[in-house]
Amino acid sequence: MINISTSVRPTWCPGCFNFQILAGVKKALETSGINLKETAIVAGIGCHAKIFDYLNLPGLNSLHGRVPPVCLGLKIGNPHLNVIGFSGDGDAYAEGLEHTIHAARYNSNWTYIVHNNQVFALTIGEPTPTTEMGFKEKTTPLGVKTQPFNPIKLMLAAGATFVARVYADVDQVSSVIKEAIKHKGFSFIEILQPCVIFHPDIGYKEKIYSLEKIGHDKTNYEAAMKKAEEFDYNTIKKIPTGIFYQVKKPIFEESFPQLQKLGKQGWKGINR
Ligand SMILES: Cc1ncc(C[n+]2csc(CCOP(=O)(O)OP(=O)(O)O)c2C)c(N)n1
Ligand code: SF4
Ligand SMILES: [Mg+2]
Repeated sequence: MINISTSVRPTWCPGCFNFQILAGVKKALETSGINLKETAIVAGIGCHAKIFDYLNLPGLNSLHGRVPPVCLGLKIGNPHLNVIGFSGDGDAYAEGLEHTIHAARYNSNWTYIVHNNQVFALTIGEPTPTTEMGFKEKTTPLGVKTQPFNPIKLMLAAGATFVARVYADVDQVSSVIKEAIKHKGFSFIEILQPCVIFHPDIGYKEKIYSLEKIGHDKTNYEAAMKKAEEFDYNTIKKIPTGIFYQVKKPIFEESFPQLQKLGKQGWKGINR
């Protein structure tokens, strides 16, 4: 088996929840049974993106907000690859929002992991589209005046076939990634990842509960939307975690017979 750890020393702050995510990703990849020699990762720009240096897997540390088109390109280049993308909330919901929406619409078979710490952490804590109202920092001394949007509802509305949220805990991260990898189609996972410096946990951990434990029907779109509405990223009453929605729909790359004929070598060997 490939050793997916690297010798690069993490530069995340001590106690950063990205360490939990990294451990969860490693656990999922090492126990999921997927061929790691045919697995590629893509990251955006931000604290989350440093994960690219700590995983011994090929891929691309991409541009800010451009993870989805790179993942889609990899899948079209070689549909046999397992592809996992990593973004931050700024990356996925601000700079790259349009790509995130279209990724759900395309339903290409890859997994998108968004580390949501509700700030642009690498650039020292400015608010993002999921920051709660009233949040103050140096660029917003009077507090955020705009409503955050709800990425779970957005992904459901855009047609995503696998929509999940977990807290940044090794076991939660690992088990949801294993389910996402098994899913045929676009799988979206948001991880609530407190930033211990610029946006610590403001009570999330105490309010989370498991959708699986309450018998949520993940094939029911209306039930998924209703569950998504329980947490508006603004006020914390209860926070459902787990898989909100999972259904089958046609997969983008499977709609091209030419792509289906590609062997493990991808486009190499195809006479165009
Ligand atoms: C197109 C572009 N705009 C802005 C930046 C500056 N920038 C680099 S990292 C970053 C914040 C990233 O925030 P997020 O995606 O939430 O990741 P986090 O650091 O919170 O993990 C920004 C704005 C950039 N590199 N490229
Ligand atoms: S600034 Fe926040 S997200 Fe970035 S490494 Fe430090 S704790 Fe983690
Ligand atoms: Mg962020």
